[in-house]
Amino acid sequence: PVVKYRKDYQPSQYLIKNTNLLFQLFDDYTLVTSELKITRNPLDNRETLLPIELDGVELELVSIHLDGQVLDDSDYEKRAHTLIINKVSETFNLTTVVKILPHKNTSLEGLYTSSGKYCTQCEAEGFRKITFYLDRPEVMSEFTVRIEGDKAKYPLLLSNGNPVDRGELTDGRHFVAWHDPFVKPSYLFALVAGDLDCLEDTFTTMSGREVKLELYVDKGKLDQCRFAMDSLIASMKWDEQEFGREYDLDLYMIVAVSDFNMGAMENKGLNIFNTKYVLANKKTATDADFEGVERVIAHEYFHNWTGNRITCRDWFQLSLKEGLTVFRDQKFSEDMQSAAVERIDQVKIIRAAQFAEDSGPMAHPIRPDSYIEMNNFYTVTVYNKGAEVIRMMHTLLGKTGFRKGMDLYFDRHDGQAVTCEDFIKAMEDANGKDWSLFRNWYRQAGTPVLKVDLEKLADGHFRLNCEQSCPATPGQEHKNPFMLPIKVGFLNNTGHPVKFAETNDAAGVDETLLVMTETKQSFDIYCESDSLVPSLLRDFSSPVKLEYSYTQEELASLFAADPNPFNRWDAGQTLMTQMLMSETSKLTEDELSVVDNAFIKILNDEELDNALKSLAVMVPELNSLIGMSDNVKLDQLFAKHKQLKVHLGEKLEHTWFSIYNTTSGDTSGDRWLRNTALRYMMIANDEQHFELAATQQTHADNMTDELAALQVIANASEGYRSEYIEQFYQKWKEEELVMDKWFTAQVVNDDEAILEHVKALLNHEKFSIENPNKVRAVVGAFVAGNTSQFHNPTGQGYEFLADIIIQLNKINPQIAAGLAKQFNQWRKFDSKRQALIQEQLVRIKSLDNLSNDVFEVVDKSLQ
Ligand code: HT7
Ligand code: ZN
Repeated sequence: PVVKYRKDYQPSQYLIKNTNLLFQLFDDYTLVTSELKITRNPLDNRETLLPIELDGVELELVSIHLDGQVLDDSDYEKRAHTLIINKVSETFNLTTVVKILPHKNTSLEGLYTSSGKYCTQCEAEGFRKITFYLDRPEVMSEFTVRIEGDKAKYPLLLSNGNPVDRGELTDGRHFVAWHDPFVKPSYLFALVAGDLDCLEDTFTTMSGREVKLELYVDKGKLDQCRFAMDSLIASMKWDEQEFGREYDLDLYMIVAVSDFNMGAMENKGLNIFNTKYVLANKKTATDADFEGVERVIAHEYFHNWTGNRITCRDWFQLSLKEGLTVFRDQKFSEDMQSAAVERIDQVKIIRAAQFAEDSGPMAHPIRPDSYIEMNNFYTVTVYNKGAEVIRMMHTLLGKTGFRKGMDLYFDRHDGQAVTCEDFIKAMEDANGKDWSLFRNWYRQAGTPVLKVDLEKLADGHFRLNCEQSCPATPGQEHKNPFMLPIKVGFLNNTGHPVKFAETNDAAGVDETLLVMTETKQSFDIYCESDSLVPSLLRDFSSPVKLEYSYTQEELASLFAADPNPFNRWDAGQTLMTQMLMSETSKLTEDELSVVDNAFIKILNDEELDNALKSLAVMVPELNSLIGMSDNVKLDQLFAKHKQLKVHLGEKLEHTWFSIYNTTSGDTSGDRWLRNTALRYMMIANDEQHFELAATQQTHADNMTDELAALQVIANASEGYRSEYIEQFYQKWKEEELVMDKWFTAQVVNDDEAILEHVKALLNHEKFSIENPNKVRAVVGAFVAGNTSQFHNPTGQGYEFLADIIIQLNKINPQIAAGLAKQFNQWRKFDSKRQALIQEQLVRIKSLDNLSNDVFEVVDKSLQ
């Protein structure tokens, strides 16, 4: 496998001005005719004109013409992944015809079929599976596309832009032609052909243009589309209000497909979505699903400006569009939902998944320096840490300064393919800043550790001493300091928020932003209080691991009264984390009662909304605890984690019971709290409360409650559960997305025998190894959601995962590699588990025909 390095970037020597494509869809194959108008790139300063190397993978070349002349065999060379044409001039037209096999394409990259329809996925490098092309994002071209197919089977023939022609052909075939007036890279190309239902609506933009909105779904699913359409309209409005960005085409289409490697794809004017992020009504989707739909619809829509109008020069710059667009979808969700709840969810992802990635063998900066397979770099680092980096800019500049930077970025770079550096420069220039140091966030991998202590210098005068460090990561031994915005406030010794100042003559404030730029730095604090409890890093103002030696009492007082809702939640998490990760093999009675007392206060707090209460009374997830530390005693952690949950269930059983009975299920926050109570009650005594759960499952009028009941039932003692698992199945077996939930509910049971059941589910008639949602629902959910059984000391969980990776390596390498990353944490565990995982990694690496995707992950893991 070839490693590509960022430092080796050279502009493409050629550009493609116009791309004219003809797709002829036949039952067994598709013919793709491509006419490309190619010119020399004005940015290219090489002395000689080199042979042009077009990308092309798994293409059968039928014919090739250069400026209308058939090319002799000696004029070109077809290799496994390229087509090289030797003699070309500064400007020429190239026509190729290739044959491809969409029905056999299980990688779900390029053109493939999903439940009887054709669809495409071209990001990152999938277009090369459709035709020979300069498949790199800086090559932006004007596309015209004609699609021909059987009219009865494929009445809809869609591509990017606007339809410009349509008509009948012989043999029951027809065609539609499309033109996209905006230049775009090949990764934003899309095609869909099928027979689908459509929900239509319109949106009038801020300048008064009417845009047609079309949402295409499989027949019979229209009753699950309204929410996605409303989310799209809300996103269009929000981007106008918040960033002054208006939609540019007259048509915006979304198509939902069942077989999709990721969540959705922002193809210009024709988004293709995983059904999971479109289909939702109260009966089939949970409250969390609705939030997912709203977020992903918004994310893809926001890409129209941050990604499509301004795209990436090369794939090392992926965070330019993804970090920024995740930040924009986060801000949108904060405005649509509760901002604090959103922020907590965002930070949970960073701590559980990103910190883990940052401390493992695949650690990379948000702008990676190298890759073998680009698909492996659609990571939580590039996306979510990338969004945290953008958020720090927002925190440092404030809303107005950030907007100025965005405006300048759009003004300067509309229609271009640019770099992360161009983005930072626009932010700097618009605000008169020098952010040399800030750039370390783009250069360096690893999670910085921020150590803080509070010193009392004199009455009324304190000092916060801060020190940052960052552990070595692969290829980066030494790290330079980061610029860290640290939002702080203080509580006094009676647990009340207090005003303070940074100089002794300044007026008191409730909160301030300290900006750390050196390895060690101190900040003076003036406050008329005997002692202070600092509330640090409010809203997780920098993506770092915070170390401060809080006492349990201090954490309990922050948990009870920090006015910053994020930090209030975080204090509870830190309190429990300290106990769970300490050296002791069991939690003491004292520790347990600190937590249950703190929970009682939270649950009785009438000011706090039910969604925040639910979050506050959740014991930190195992993955998050593992992700945050470098050395984990798994067996001890599992035992203490269970001990804490059982204690909270039993000790507060009456409280849970009363919450369950007195909380209405009218809002998502209410349902969340009620179902949290049900979970704890079932942990305390599943026999006694089983009927309650069973009744809830049977009579629920919404999926949130129905699924919550199924989940606790699937975890209850054997003998009770099968009847309800079967009831759910019979009710929902025709709804694919609900079946995914049904699968997942069964695999997160921490019963020792669960692995056999997981294996049996792989043979279930509703399971398909070729469908990524199903693989995620069973295998992904078991590995990531059933931490204790995946890590069962027998090693059978590891062997199971390796077997699936080996099977998927041939079918869908991208999904296989994603699963292989689950092994990346192995060096944190005990030597026995390390040996067991290593054995599986070696087994995978020794395979013949190992895909680049899986090779890269496994090879780095073993280094
Ligand atoms: N930009 C999209 C990324 C994506 C993707 C990448 C690789 C392989 C398949 C894929 N499907 C979608 C999605 C997004 O971030 O909006
Ligand atoms: Zn994206």
